[in-house]
Amino acid sequence: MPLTRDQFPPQFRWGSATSSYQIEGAAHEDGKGLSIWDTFTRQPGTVKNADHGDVACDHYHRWESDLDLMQDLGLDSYRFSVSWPRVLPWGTGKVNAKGLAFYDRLVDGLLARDMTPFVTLYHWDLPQALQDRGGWVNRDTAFRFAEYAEVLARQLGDRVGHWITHNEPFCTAIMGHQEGVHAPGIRDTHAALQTLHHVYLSHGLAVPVLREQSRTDTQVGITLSLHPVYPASDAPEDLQAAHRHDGFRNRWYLDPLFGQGYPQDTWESYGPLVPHVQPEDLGIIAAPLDFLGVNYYFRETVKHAPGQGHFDLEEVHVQGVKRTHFDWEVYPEGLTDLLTRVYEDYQPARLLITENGSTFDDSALDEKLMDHDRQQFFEAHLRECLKVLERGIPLEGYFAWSLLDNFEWAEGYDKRFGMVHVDFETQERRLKYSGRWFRDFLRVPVP
Ligand code: GBH
Repeated sequence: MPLTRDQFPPQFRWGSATSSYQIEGAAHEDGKGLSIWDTFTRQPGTVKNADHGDVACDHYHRWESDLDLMQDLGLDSYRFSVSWPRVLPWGTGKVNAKGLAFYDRLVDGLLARDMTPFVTLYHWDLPQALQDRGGWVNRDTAFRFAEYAEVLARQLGDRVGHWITHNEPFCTAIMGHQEGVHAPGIRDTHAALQTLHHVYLSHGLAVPVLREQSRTDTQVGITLSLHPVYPASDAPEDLQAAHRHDGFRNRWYLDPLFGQGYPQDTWESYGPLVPHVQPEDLGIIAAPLDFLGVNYYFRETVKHAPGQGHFDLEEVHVQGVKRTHFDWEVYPEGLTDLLTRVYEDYQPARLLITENGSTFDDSALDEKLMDHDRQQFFEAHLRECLKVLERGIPLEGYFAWSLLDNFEWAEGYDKRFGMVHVDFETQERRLKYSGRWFRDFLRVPVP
């Protein structure tokens, strides 16, 4: 059966997602302060080809035509993030009026085009000034984040009714502070777990601030990157390994948000590496959410492997499956499994897919940019969304990652995720086949 938009509920939201450092550029303009990604990308060996986000998609200057593009695609919502150091160059204290004005224009531009803004406060670009004082390892940063949330809510809260505090705390903590592959490039498991705890504290402190300072119908949520975990076999030791990995990957992030504290098995396995938690923290972190945002990219399959890593397990590279340019397995069914499980175990009031998308090597595409793989990826995952809805799960929207090819963190400009192709020499934007397909899909046939 062909997939059509009218199979979805009429109120279902259709959007695209981006983030500040990945698209804005203008890294040193209008009083913006440095972020940890401005400094990280300058350290040798951190990013492929020594790429950086100084210009990126130049969205800071091209935002109007980019909004026109979204409108032309038929999207009704847009998820973007705010650069904290653009608004507060020192992370705290004096507000940079010019920086804040950019987001004012963006929000007004969206509303003028009948699109709903979903504003993420933190998509990894911490002010360097706060990093210099210990960054997320320092508990004080959580309180600075709550102040930053208040600045944004006071300025934009009359028009913004959807806030996302953090994007993928897993990445902030683990990729930034344990693996060191993202800014600030630290490799220390205790620091990573302490980071996550302070990120969560900052989230819990910001939730009431955003609610109180914004319109009365404001919805506040958080976005997690979750990976459904499968055992490599039915053997009990593989099932147990999958459960351990799920603790590391998913439960560590879900449980505290839903009032269950950190999962005990994972906590115990960390021994002396666990974070320092003050008595009031878990209550603050469990502030009720209006929605949970889920970023879904791929599943993970693991097997028991004594002595391997912290959790005595190994990831299994499943054979004979389709993979993206990142080597991530294409596994649409994982989306249904994941959302079903999250809903059963945690009962979030609402769910949103705040990112889903794929990178394929576009370098060989012809003039017409026929990215069939990406189109098929979108379509297969949208079909899974229908299954999720059939199960009565309150999934309220889908945001494609991403509108534009952009700065893909440690991979630089080598990995393209856009529905719209960007020529990084000329900044020319051209719709790929996947974007044309999306546009046609969103054009509801008039009955
Ligand atoms: C998202 O994160 C980001 O929000 C977005 O900025 C980014 O551009 C997009 O996806 C595409 O990458 O540590 O080796 O086990 C990606 C989600 C979560 C995928 C962590 C990789 C860990 C792989 N990521 N996951 S690994």
